[in-house]
Amino acid sequence: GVTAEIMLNEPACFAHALPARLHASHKGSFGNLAIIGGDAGMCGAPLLGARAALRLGAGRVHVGFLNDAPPAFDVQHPELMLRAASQIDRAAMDAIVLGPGMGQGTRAQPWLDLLNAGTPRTARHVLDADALNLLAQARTPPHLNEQDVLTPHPLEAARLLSGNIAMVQTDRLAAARALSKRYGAVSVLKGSGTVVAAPDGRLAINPTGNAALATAGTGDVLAGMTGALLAQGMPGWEAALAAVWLHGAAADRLVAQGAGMAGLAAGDLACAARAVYREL
Ligand code: B4P
Ligand code: MG
Repeated sequence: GVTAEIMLNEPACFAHALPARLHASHKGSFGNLAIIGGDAGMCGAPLLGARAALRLGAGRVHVGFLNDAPPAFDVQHPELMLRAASQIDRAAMDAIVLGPGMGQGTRAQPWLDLLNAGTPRTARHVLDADALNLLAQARTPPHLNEQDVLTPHPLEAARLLSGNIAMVQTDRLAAARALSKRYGAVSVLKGSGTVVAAPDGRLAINPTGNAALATAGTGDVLAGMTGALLAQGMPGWEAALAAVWLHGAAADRLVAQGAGMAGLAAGDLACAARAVYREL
């Protein structure tokens, strides 16, 4: 029905679930995150997500590249552990982000297949970009749950719903709800007024963010931020709400500080998101 309450996403919706940082903690307390993607020519996408994940407190951040020549390390953040995707210890991960710069080649599909029922997994997953396009083409959709998060923009959402962009944008709430129902995961329908839906019917509209975000790579940053919060143990619903809110608030802050609506670089968001986070 249409009676479900629609929430406005604000810190009160997720603050109770933000990871605590006890004095006697160590990096293992904050989770292992892997970002899988970076096919040839698209190495920057998973790096943007990984850098943002560091800034949101993930304990260890790994990047698994699908291309043949992964960079040895990230000059900006040598804290990141870069390797071939095939070398990622999947069982050791608390969260995995699939999709940034992943392409749809033969090395990408097996990561989707690993989500099929019957294959054991411990990591909670964020599916973004080409992982969503592969999901849309899957004959038998993999087994997802309310701890997993899908982050489609309207075109990706249209593919996932076997529809078109107009259909998605005409009723974004219904589209987000349908995504969560069909795939069983939390869904984040991106764009101006991002909608977050849970499989149990919860719906929220996000008020933060602005058109400065309409630039390449900002989606990769959001996926990394979401993965970082999942890796630290936040439930899927709260992790999605927090990541979306902080991502938008970071852009709002940069614009308020004079960055302008044009020319934001997606990589600028991570530190701004961390500053906003600190003040919660
Ligand atoms: P892709 O080539 O798949 O783009 P991408 O790599 O996924 O880019 P990225 O990861 O950086 O950005 P994303 O959108 O994931 O294809 C883009 C194509 O899809 C377009 O050429 C278009 O055809 C179609 N498409 C995409 N978005 C569309 C839309 N809104 N309407 C119609 N067609 C669309 O993530 C961007 C991030 O920035 C999200 O978090 C988003 O919420 C945020 N953002 C962007 N604009 C915003 C705004 N005005 N206000 C608030 N937040 C905004
Ligand atoms: Mg994207």
